[in-house]
Amino acid sequence: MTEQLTRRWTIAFVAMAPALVLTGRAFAWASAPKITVTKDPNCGCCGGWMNHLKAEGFAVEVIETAALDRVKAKLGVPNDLAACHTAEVAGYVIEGHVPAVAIRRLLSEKPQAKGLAVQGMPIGSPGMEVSGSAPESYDVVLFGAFGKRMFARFEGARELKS
Ligand SMILES: [Cu+2]
Repeated sequence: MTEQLTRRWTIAFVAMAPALVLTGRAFAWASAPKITVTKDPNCGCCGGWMNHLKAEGFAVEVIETAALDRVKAKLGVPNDLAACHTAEVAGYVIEGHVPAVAIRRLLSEKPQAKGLAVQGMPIGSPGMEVSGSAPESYDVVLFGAFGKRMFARFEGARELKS
């Protein structure tokens, strides 16, 4: 009886193994989130930011338009947070040079919010690297119906942990 049970478990485990492998693969696939970036065709630093996202495993899609202000208004980006490009990922809005690590945290924590923004174009943020210039420190802001609050703080590409 016991031996038979053991045998059954062994068969069950062997049968499950490929399913586990498949699950692992699906997980890896799901971790390449699709992000749609809307930018002006003449924006260079926007391309730099998109390359950063690709290098960090995002599937990047681009929409080029000269009417970026209209897109920001439609998506509800606060005027004072407006930057050079506006992106959408999993129902969130990403405004400006937000580092990929902050976007990944947003996607895993799923806060009740409209999205993340980095105001202006800080030197040293992803896509804004200027050789010979010291990286600036800046906030990644979470915005939504509640207003704004600090989500993360960076110096260039490096996150400053409090
Ligand atoms: Cu920019």
